[in-house]
Amino acid sequence: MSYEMNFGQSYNKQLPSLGETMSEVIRFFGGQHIYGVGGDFAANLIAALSNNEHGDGIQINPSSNEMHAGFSACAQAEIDGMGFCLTTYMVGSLPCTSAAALAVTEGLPVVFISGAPAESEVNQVAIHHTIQPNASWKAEYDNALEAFSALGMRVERLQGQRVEGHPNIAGQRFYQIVAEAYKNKQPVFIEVPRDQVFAKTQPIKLPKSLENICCGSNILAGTELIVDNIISKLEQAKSPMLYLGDRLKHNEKLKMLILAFAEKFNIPYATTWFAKGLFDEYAPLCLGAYNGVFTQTPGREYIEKSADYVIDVATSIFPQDCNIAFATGTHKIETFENKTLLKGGSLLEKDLVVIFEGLLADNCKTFTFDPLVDKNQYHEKTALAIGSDDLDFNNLAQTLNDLQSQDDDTYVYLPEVGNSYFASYSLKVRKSKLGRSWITNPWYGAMGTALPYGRVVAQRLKALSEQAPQTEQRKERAVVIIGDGGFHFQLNELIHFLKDQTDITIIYMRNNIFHLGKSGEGPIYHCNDKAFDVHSLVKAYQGHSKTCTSVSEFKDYFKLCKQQSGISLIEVEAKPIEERQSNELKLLNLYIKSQNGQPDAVKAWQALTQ
Ligand SMILES: Cc1ncc(C[n+]2csc(CCOP(=O)(O)OP(=O)(O)O)c2C)c(N)n1
Repeated sequence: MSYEMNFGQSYNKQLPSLGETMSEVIRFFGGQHIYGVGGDFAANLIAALSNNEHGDGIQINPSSNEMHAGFSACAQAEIDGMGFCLTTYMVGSLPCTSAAALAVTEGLPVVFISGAPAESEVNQVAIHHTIQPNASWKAEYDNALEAFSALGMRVERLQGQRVEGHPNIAGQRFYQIVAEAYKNKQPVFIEVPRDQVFAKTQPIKLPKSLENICCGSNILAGTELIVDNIISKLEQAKSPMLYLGDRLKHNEKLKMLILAFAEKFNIPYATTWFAKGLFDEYAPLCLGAYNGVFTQTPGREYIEKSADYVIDVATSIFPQDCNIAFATGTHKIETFENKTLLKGGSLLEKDLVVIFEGLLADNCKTFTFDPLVDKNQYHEKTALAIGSDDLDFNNLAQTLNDLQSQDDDTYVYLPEVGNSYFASYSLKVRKSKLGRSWITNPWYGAMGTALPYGRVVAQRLKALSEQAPQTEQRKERAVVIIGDGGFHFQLNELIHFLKDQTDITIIYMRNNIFHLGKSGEGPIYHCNDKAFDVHSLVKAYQGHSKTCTSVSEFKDYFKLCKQQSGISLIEVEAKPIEERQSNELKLLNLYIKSQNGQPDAVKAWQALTQ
């Protein structure tokens, strides 16, 4: 029996292949790029999805390895709203489990697509790339599915028709799983048997737009009562504020509603640490990223001394140590009494959308917040970093803030995990065309992501500047801040900046050790060698580089980097000593020492937090 006999000839004629349907679905969800590495089980997928002569395919960007492809897909999900990664069976997909775990943790809709053996190959014999000890009595085909499933992800191997001529629903399944990633902001893993890529599948009719993918509306009852309650608390408040979390990062509509609400009633807002980079910290109502004693921004005083009512929106359901000032007990909002918590549990945060629509429709009083008075320079150093000082982690953020405040072009920061990550919380970030100007994996905290992330940012910035008319061309710049350990984790990704012809500034904070978390002198902490010449390396990638010692030398060269194309690397010789630490780390170290009962530290900590 054939399809023809089942549903008739005209139905049969219009059947697309699974590969065509996958391509259409990926593009529907905004995917114009896939990051990946090839292999025999992925060859058919690559052929089916790649850009074709009609220009309706997808650009498949090779990465240096699969973990990097996965990380780049995560960055794509951060910026474009959805990420796609393509690998071969097992050897290719398993290295992506680290990126998948990151995506689960950071709430990123990434679709990990893997080639798989043909259905006809299964059950005959053990297949290469499978996990097969030689004493094995049976062939295993599902280890990758199980590995991703163990991370709590939805996984599926697409299937062909079970009986010749019966409907093939693989295309529809692909759509449903990808839609699930989109709706839940979670990664999914899909294996595609290589013989199914060109098999015919039932055609699907995509919704008109992403807006129309049916997720139902808000099903929580009692919204009006919540709105009324907030309004009455606002009526009684003098100095209210919004405290915004990272669940907002994929919801532009909700972000806009919240900003409109803040502006209409003149209510200032701060973000959690994890939501840093989602809002323009130069905006008058923005109080910056707040995290208790670790906060350096000028909004801290308002939060801790003036605010009398907090609306906490889309922060995490479960308390996370780094977001609540490392449980130091100094996070004022955590224990704030007069607070309304709107965590947002519904699909696409529809519950919150309805609440903010309700709030916006109200005509309650406008508040008197004045940025010039209320955002006093509590912690912000008004003086510039001293030009003749040596540059190090203690003055890096101030130096970059000096540069950014005098430059209309936004720096899109990519801090790598290590000392760089902590120092980056004192950066004051401008609004970017990408919607994000500070991107890392703040919660999961995996080292090794800054260059795969930076690659995606640099590609998008290049595309945006090519699209913009000459007159409004603003050159935003991707800026990676990274330790030498972190850099050496991932420097094979540098080749793609050369290939893609994209621009990036890399601040290479060299101290020759894995410093953050170092607790001993053992060889395991030695990530570099004094004789390593980073300039020769950068030269191989046709890049520019310079070692900068003083703040003023750094500033001059940083400005020059912005004019240079390709890779520009600034080597900073960082000293792994306490005085040269960022404020965040000095405080964290002090807290740890005081917890350990060191008398001086106990005193100093008490003085600081009382
Ligand atoms: C994948 C991964 N491995 C290990 C760690 C633990 N870790 C966190 S920071 C760090 C050292 C960072 O050293 P480096 O990049 O040289 O920067 P520094 O702290 O010296 O500035 C390590 C090993 C991690 N977060 N992620």
